[in-house]
Amino acid sequence: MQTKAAVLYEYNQPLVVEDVELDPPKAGEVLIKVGAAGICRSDLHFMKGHARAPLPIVLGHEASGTVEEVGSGVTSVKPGDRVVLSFVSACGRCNNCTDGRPNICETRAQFWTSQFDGTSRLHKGGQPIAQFDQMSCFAEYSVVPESACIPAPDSLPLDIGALIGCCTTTGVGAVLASAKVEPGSTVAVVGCGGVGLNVIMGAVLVNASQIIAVDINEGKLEFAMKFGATHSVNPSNQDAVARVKEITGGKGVDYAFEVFGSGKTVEMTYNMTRKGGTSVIVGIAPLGETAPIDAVSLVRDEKILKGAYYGSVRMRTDMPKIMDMYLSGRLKLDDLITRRYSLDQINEAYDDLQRGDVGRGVITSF
Ligand code: CND
Ligand code: ZN
Repeated sequence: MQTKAAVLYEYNQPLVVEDVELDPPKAGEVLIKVGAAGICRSDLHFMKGHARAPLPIVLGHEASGTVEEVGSGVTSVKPGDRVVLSFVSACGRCNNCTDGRPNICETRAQFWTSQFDGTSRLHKGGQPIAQFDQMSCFAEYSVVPESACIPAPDSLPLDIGALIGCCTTTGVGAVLASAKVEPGSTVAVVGCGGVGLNVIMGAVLVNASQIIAVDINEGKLEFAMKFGATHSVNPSNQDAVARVKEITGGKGVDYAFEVFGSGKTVEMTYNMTRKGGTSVIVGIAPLGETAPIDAVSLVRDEKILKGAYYGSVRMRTDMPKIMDMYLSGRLKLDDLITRRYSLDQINEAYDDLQRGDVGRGVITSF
């Protein structure tokens, strides 16, 4: 069939919105009518060449949709079902999957731009087009592995489902599943965009005592305060580490989250934590970037430095819980969506993201 899709042909060039060929789902695969797709910074890293993938590729990894058709052997979903798409399709059999860490599935690492048989369902004029995160949701239709499909109730709006596909699970998961922040803890969040605001919401959910928003954009800081931050710090006009220490009575925070993606902000995040504190790195820095970490403090202060991919969640168990938290009013995700776009406006949507317009943009018409 034909599907409209936004194709990345070259780094640092606009995405081309055009019709491409989409093959039917093979065994174990599912055809999805994409309902909504979020504008996440992770896709931008590829557009800019700060992260690399085979080109051409259709990006997009934060999505929800409706099952249109299933390939042979698919039993967990049927046509008409609403699903949130997991941007990691776990194989269920590798060491990490069986160890309860499907978010870092080893098999998926091999096949992250194709289906599990190593081929892509997208092509144009005989040329294959890679499928980002096995899903390529900047498109009207997409073929994904069955394990990408997390069943969602019909009462879950599709745009909210898209957020749960990446930024909410990544952000809330970083607090609940990765850091396991205890009530009363002090928290700093460096980078308060779509993902960072969800970290703030996670910190509110666990009753953190102080939630310090750190961002270079004043609009984002104001927005963060509305989502439950108790303090705001702008590193462009003050020493952010010194200010965070001052707010926490000279100690530093119990938990600091890096949610921008650079060596400099990783260093800042690490330095904001107290003796015995934990830094969780969520942002994805450009390829090859390193962060200087004080090797002595790591030991003498027993600091913990860790990464959190997809919020360290087990997608099949944790994403339905996040859906329920939204449906019962515990996560204010509606307020996060500040602009809706059509697929034709995707380049404009990424300009808005880079300009730092508040909240999350979501594509809702294709
Ligand atoms: P978005 O652009 O919405 O937010 C980034 C925020 O960082 C903005 O508010 C910026 O103003 C702010 N910022 C920029 N520079 C600084 C600085 N020096 N100090 C403090 N704040 C700064 O991006 P997003 O929320 O979509 O994504 C954030 C990062 O998370 C990005 O690197 C993305 O690739 C990554 C990510 C990781 C994962 C994961 O699984 N770990 C999943 N999705 C996205
Ligand atoms: Zn994302």
